[in-house]
Amino acid sequence: MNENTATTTARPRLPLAARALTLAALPLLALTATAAPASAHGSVVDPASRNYGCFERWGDDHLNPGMAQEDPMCWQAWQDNPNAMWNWNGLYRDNVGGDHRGQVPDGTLCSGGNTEGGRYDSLDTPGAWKTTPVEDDFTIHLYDQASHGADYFQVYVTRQGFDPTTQAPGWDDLELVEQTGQYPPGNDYLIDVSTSGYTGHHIVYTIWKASHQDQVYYLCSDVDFG
Ligand SMILES: [Cu+2]
Repeated sequence: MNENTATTTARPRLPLAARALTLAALPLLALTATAAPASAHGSVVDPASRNYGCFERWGDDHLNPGMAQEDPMCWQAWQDNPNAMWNWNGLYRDNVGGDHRGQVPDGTLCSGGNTEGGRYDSLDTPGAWKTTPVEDDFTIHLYDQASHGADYFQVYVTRQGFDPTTQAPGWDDLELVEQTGQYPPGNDYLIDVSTSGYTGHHIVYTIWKASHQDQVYYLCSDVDFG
């Protein structure tokens, strides 16, 4: 993954003092990479979240018009707002107070309730998102650039019969398959999930309650149960 790209574009989220410092250091950008984790967050990298997948597949070729045919959901996402990909690690809400359903309305689950001024709204668009093949039992890898830790993860799978190519999920379309306890701060969190009875294209919905403050990530990953 290209951490430089992601952390560079996340710069506007830094506190003002840190932003000024970073801007002043622009000519030395290559040398400031070690300052990046303060502005970094994370996402599910496997099975890839929608925007992380689009970043990974097209980040170095995002103007290629062939994407419209090869990967149309990524194409519409890049057309809508490239910052949804450059900031693949920033799909979160602050001050949720544990009220996920209240803060994230049905139909907007994949954008975290239209968070960040709608930066991620393209991720709510139903369609033929590229899927990652998974078995009944699989492991989610969440990459945490900032070592926030986790109070918990909740993992849901869309119910059998729900069609991600034509519908944006609501809460009643989700089935809870894993609820974890705490994870100490680190960069790589692995969440083992056991399911049964799913076939075909589903959305895995991962909620990451970070530990450093009331900050919650809402992450849609498209999978294909074999
Ligand atoms: Cu963060």
